[in-house]
Amino acid sequence: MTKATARAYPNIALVKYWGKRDSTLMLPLTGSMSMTLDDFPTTTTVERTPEAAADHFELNGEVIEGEPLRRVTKFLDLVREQAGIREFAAVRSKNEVPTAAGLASSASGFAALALAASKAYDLSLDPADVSRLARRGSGSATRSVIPHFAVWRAGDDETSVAEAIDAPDMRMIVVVVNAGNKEISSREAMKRTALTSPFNDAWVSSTEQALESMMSACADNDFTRIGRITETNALRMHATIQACDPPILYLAPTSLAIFNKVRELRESGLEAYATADAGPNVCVIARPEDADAVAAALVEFGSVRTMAPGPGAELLADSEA
Ligand code: 2P0
Repeated sequence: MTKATARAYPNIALVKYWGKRDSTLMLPLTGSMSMTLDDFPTTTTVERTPEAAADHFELNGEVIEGEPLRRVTKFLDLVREQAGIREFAAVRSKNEVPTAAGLASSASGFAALALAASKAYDLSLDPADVSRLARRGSGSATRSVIPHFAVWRAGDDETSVAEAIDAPDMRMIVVVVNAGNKEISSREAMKRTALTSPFNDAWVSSTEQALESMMSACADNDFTRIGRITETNALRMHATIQACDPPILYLAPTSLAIFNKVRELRESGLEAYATADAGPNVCVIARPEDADAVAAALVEFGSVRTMAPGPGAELLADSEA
């Protein structure tokens, strides 16, 4: 095969990945656990171009150069090395995440690219191999290969892959907060955290514990424990990041208002738990039967969208691209 198309979806971590042990191999400091979403996919076609003198990258119909192209080429170099094929490729991606949604597209982007590129270069990879490959593009992409719920172990180059984990069905209510501030990228902020946050060691040890507790809460089908671990781990990540020098503040006043509202909902008997990534948006988990009520309680804070556990990276027939 010289051409293949794949689709993958974003994921939101319930136990966060924040920090690298090895930034070349993209090994994380800790394991993490996430829910893959069922909307906002990235669809990517990789086509080998034997005559071309370089890779070509288009995103939503626009030719992309500079750093994003360099990152795609560096990733394809790994695929070429594994395949023993030197040909360059044309990569055409369609990203359905509205820019304003603020959901990370590097997870869905590199998961889709890993699967499409491995097929276009005739590599025969199982999902664990695709997850390992996707990791080299972006850490969070490791988990987007896996459907529904994924656990990504810290491991070494061989074992640092994501695999499926059973968890109770739930919904994620994404609240898009329009804070308008320019954010520092996760990659840069992770480096600064490791170098300057005095809380980094505590973050690493508490997250390893949180992951073990999360695995056991999932095995017990215990939504309440899952929720408590999720919210605590998110706020510990933000505390660690805020302690950088110079400090980094991803949460906006509205983000904090949502965390408070979610606590009030719990106190009134509606069980929900909040988390937030490297930005002001807040994602709230709830049982499926409570999702509509939780979403309705959060519309005052921003635009709200309810997601279910979604598919892993999947190959498409070209007619579906
Ligand atoms: C996560 N985030 O677990 C954490 C929580 C954001 C906050 O993974 O440098 O874009 O490409 O590995 O994957 C965002 O970091 O960073 C992220 P790289 P990535 O989802």
